[in-house]
Amino acid sequence: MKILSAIALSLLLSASSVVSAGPVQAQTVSDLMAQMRAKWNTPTEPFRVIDNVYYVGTAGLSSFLVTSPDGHVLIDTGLPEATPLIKTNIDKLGFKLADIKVLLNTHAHLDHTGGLAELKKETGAQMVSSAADKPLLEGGYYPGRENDAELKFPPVKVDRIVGDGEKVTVGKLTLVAHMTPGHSPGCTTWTTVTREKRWNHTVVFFCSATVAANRLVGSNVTYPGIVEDYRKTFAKAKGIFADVFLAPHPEMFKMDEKRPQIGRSAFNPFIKAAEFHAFIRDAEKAFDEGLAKQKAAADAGE
Ligand code: 4NZ
Ligand code: ZN
Ligand code: ZN
Repeated sequence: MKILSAIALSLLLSASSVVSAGPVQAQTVSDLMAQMRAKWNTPTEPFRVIDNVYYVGTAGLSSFLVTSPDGHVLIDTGLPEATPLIKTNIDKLGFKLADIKVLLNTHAHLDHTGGLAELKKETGAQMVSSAADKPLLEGGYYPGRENDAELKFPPVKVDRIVGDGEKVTVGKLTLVAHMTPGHSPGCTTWTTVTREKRWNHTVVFFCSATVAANRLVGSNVTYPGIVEDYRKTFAKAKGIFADVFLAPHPEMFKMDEKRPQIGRSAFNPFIKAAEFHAFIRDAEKAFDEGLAKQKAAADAGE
């Protein structure tokens, strides 16, 4: 297997609780990658988050089914090898794969796009994406690392492009696209309005805003304007109000903490209005630190 760069390695070490959860057993980057994938692919039971929004992902990577009587929308699909688990989860909830009409993606990284091609083929659903992530989805590669085989995923043809504020509808179900670039060039945050106990609740499927394997400084930045994009995204996210905050990595929205609380009281543990903006403040701080680190490394001539 190919050796990943130092940035990818640091991403694996920091993003993966595989390593922090116990003694480091992996000796090579490939071992680490295999451990991280195994953890990400651990099965978990699907469940209802709120109203027509269901979690159908694995223990490590989110996949959301947003249902309607006229057809469903699936957001994100984990790694390629997780596709059978997602299908089983959808089936367990009593929904039919064939009723998925639209496939959406928060961002075109291999850990969220793996099943899109296969599910599109099986369901005939329309693949909708931002303009900036379209070439990544159709090329099946990581931005700025086109030739890195370990970061590839099965390419999927995009049928429709949406811009900022544009709607995707299936019958009465509506999702709105919000462009929140940085983590990927076309990183898209989706919102929908759900109803529970006669109250409306806005659900935000936040794209992500971690630095991850992105190169922010120097002549080979992941893409031109990436730092400015992150900045705009942090500002924009502060204007999006979430009653329910969801994200592509379940630890981001503390799924493991909230899920056991379902049904324990009259309150839905996923309704937490202050959480999204607190998360964004922390993400912005982490970004500033990540940027400073990359600048210092560049200055040191690394
Ligand atoms: S992410 C890799 N989506 O930023 C890259 O958490 C990016 C992510 C995960 C994994 N990678 O290089 O394997
Ligand atoms: Zn990502
Ligand atoms: Zn990810």
